[in-house]
Amino acid sequence: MNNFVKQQVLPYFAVSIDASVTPLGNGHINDTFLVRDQDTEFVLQRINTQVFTTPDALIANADKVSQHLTQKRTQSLYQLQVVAPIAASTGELAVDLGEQGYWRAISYLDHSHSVEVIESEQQAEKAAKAFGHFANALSDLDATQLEDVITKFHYLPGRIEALKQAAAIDMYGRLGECQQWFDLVLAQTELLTELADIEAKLPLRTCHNDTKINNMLFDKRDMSSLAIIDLDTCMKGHLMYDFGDMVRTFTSPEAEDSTNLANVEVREAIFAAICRGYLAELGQTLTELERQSLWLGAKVMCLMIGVRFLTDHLDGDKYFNIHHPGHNLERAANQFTLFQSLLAQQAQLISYLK
Ligand code: GN1
Ligand code: MG
Repeated sequence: MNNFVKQQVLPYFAVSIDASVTPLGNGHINDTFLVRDQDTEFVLQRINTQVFTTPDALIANADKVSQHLTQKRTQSLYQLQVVAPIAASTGELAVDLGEQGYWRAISYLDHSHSVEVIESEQQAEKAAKAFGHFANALSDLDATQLEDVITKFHYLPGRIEALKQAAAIDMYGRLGECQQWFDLVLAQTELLTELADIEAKLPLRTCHNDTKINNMLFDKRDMSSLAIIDLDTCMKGHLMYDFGDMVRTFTSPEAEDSTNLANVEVREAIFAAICRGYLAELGQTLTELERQSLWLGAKVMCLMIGVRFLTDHLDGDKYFNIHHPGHNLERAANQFTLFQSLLAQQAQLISYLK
């Protein structure tokens, strides 16, 4: 891959083939590299066009969002750095090489550092504040200006339907080993009713839609908040899902794919810190109903990513990149365990949202 990138892709970004190209980050979908030579340093990505079937729309959305944030920054209304697209020598924000991939470049932020597991309440509060600040700065960007790059992205009934279909086909004979998790999903009818009652009444906002902890960059010099990255799924949605994905990825002491299930749980103090940080930034912007929906968002996101990993396991690992056989099942088991911990602590946790 590296030689291909150096010889065929870098020339479009006016970089010599002597530049270093190294894998960057832990994304499950796109291939991401850091390109570096004496004069320049930037992030290069090959967009997965099986997942993002309209990559031009993704590029246009990310560009709109970063322009909006940049404008806010010039008015001193946005304090974080903004990751900006970098145009290719063609003048376009992406290079479509057909079979050889769809490529784009974005700025790399000096001193940036990402974490996979939150280490302290203080860190959780800071990161939640940053995501809240991001959402607030986008609250006046009309969400209908952004295209849906993935339709029904956070639509739980659709995700469960897809799981049922994968289980009915059971193409690779894997259902037996995951029956316990499949049954857990089928038992969540109350959650679906709760969701159906509230979702249509919630305002549509410009959301990030992938607020996992490693999409927030810290400044490694002092661990202050630096930037929110990965604008690929910025599109209209509900803020409860952005809140929910923070709960999903901040609260566990274990990484998303850890098999140490005995240690997977929602840390109450971290949950409280997320609520403090997020509400400090967004409290005034949220409607009463949105505020009430946050707990539901947490439940839905933990369950839904488990459903998506399990579906992909049954489907033969076609969607998420995996590092070894069974990886998607491990991820699913982890996320369902977290979901169970969330439910078990409902009474205490909800009190932090009041
Ligand atoms: C994928 O590739 P990454 O890490 O940005 C996925 C998210 C999931 C996440 C699970 C487009 O995000 O929805 O929550 O994995 N992105 C897409 O870690 O499906
Ligand atoms: Mg993403």
